[in-house]
Amino acid sequence: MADKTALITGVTGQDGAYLARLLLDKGYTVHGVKRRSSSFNTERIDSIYVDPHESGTRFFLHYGDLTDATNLIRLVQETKPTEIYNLAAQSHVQVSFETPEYTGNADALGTLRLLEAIRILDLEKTVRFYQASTSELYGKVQEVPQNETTPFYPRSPYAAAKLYAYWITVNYREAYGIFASNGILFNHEGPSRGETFVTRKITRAVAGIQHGVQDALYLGNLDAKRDWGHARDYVEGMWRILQHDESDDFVLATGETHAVREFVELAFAEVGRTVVWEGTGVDEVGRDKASGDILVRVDPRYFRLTEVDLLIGDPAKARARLGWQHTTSFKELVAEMVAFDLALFEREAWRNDRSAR
Ligand code: NDP
Ligand code: GDR
Repeated sequence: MADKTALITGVTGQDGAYLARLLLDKGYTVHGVKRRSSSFNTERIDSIYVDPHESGTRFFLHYGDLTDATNLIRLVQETKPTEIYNLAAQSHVQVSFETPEYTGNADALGTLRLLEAIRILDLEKTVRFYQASTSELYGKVQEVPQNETTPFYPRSPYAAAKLYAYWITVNYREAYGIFASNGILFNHEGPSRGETFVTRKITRAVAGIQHGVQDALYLGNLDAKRDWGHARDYVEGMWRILQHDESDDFVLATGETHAVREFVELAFAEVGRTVVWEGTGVDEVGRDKASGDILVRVDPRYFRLTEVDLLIGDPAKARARLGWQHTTSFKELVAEMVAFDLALFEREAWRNDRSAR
């Protein structure tokens, strides 16, 4: 393989960590951009980090921020990437209603800043650019399933910012001939998913309730439907998108959709509990069939001002042109996440037990 060098923004996030691992395994030199933080924020990549003083190191971290154009230009100039994966974002939909301006700055203008860095440094013909676009672009249901030609209708400041990022990527491809591609990725999860996204919140709660450190799980809209896959499969798709012979936009999805309540039911089933639902609206609860204990309650605080009710993707184009398809089923995904969180809580319990002695 000719020397390949990747620059990954958002390397400390769920996808960034999976992607860095994948590219290192493929022989790439990988430069990751991390934000300065007063506490540790590299937990997901600690296992692949090697002291840069050691010989043969191929993974390097740099401080940076998508809101800082000069920093991005310098990073692109110094690291000389052949591929840039723009994964950094304020990625939480609910949080974007509280921080709309920052979300727009990082997610929309951040993408523009990186594309401008490519142009300013005359790298239009040498760098390939991947933009982390999202199924949130579809927002209010226009068509089912959603594919590359489905109209967009963003329903949050996050989605509106990502809409700009999507189109500026297309525009820089058309205006300047940059190999710039959008991956329109449907929800993808895994054991290292951020704790405030619904899947991980559920699997952590299952483990917490099993270990007696949490009473109940508080959720918002139980009827929202998502097309959930495993992040490991999706970073492989990102890579394939940049290896394709021409830049283009691709949906990556499983083609299946499930309601939040189904995720809850499957997750509790992993620990042998059956959830039975009773009541409606904010009064709905999920009880343990055997004990009658309330496992799930509804808290309107988690309702979205404008919700995305139903996402289901059609990955036919990615299958045909990239040979990509998901490999982890919904059930396997839930099982892996629950098992991981159970083990995590067991380690915590063991540690607390020892420190109490
Ligand atoms: P995460 O929230 O786990 O990771 C986001 C990353 O971006 C983190 O490394 C975070 O740093 C970094 N970041 C946030 N703001 C800035 C900034 N201003 N400058 C530099 N870095 C910043 O997201 P995921 O890994 O789940 O998602 C990756 C990308 O894919 C995101 O752009 C997301 O919007 C998009 N996406 C995700 C999907 C999913 O289901 N996971 C589906 C479709 C799209 P820190 O660790 O310091 O917070
Ligand atoms: P999403 O993911 O908004 O799809 O964005 P999230 O897991 O936050 O929500 C999925 C659905 O679950 C409902 N929900 C709750 N959500 C959260 N976070 N917390 C709750 O308590 C809760 N109860 C119900 C939500 O209303 C929603 O319908 C993710 C992010 O990774 C984005 O960055 C990415 O672009 C999209 O997926 C595709």
